[in-house]
Amino acid sequence: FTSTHKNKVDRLERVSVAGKDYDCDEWTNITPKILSYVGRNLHTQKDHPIYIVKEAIVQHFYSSYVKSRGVPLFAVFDNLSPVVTVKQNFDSLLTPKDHVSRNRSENYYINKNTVLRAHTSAHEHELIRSGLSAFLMVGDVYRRDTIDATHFPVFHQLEGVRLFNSQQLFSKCEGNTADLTLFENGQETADKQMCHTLETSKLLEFNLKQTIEDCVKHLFGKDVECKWVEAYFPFTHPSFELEIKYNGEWIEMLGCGILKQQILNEAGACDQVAWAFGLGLERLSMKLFDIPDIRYMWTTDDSFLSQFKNHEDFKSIQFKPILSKQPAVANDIAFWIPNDYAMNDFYDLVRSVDDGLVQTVTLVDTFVHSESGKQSHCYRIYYRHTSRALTQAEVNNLHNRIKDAAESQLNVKGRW
Ligand code: FA5
Ligand code: MG
Repeated sequence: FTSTHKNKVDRLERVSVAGKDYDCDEWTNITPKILSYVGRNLHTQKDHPIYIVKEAIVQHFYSSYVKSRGVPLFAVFDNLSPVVTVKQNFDSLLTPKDHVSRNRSENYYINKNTVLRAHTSAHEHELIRSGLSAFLMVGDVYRRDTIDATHFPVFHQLEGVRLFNSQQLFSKCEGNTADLTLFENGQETADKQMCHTLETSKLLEFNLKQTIEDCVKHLFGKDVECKWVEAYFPFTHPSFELEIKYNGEWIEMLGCGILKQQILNEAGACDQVAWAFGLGLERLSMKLFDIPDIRYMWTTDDSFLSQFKNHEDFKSIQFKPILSKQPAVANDIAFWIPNDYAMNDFYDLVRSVDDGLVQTVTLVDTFVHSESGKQSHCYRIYYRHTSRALTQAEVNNLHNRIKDAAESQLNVKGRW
């Protein structure tokens, strides 16, 4: 980071990300803390639980889907840069210009045209354009998000895309398939896009869900409890999410759907149709190895990492949490918020000040002052280290630093 003092505001001018320099502007909101995660590449670090899950999925795809002469159908990309254009992350996926997912409060912008990718879908257009018909991509993605045991501002996604031409999609159907067509000039319904025939959409949906269920069974065994939920993404229709039972709760593991035809057309694949999915590797890994807190993924502590070493088969790994048995220490923080306040601003601030003690932050109370009309938020911060007990003194110290930082950086008025 390089910065200068202008109008008393500490403004960044240039920022260096992954070895390249970028101009900053009024959109810039990446923090040094977030930058420190860029390049860690947990998904390429041998024996890391994220790597192990990635490898298990990739090997499953390699062995289950082969072209003639044993060539794997799916090409794999795991080193595409996480720095992408706004065009890649949003426009190429038909995200409306005013869609909330573009907000500064949701993403880490380097400047108004450049962002740390919020999902691996950002690369779909370019890879389809390059002529591929089936591929997997794996990478780190960045989002301003809530703070709890299953959310982290940096996580890893594995994305899969498969294209079909008419012959490939209909070849397994029996009888007179000559009349089946991929496209029609029809109506959009809950089941299909305007330009797809119902047969196209239903066959793609079936193939997509089958592919994902086979992969999930490969990881968790055939008795794993899952359910499909309807979903919305700007770039697919119809869209679905898969939830899997984890510690008694349904956790969302992936999003998927039939790729909007406009995306294929714009990428030069107008005579093909496709499905796509994007899954969260942390969540799968937590379920697979019984890891209770997503923060473990970032520890460099050998008592964690050594548990994943020297295993022939991911199925033989059983993680023993080092998480201290002590209950979390809860401390509240309440303040009056300014008009332009976004909750993610507070979460990011906590992330920046925290040195690994905060597990969860929840909004526990809001109210509006009857006379001034001012709004107040109260958050409960749960402090809990992943591997040791905390002292009251260090919790108080951190809690006070969070209070001070909130007042000085977020323009809030503390109620303490
Ligand atoms: C997406 O990111 C879409 N790009 C997925 C997709 C791809 C849909 C292709 C259709 C076609 P979503 O925001 O729901 O969707 O994230 C996908 C998965 O990432 C989630 O299901 C979850 O497993 C994981 N995930 C999301 N946010 C976090 C987070 N903060 N921490 C850890 N994992 C997360
Ligand atoms: Mg989702």
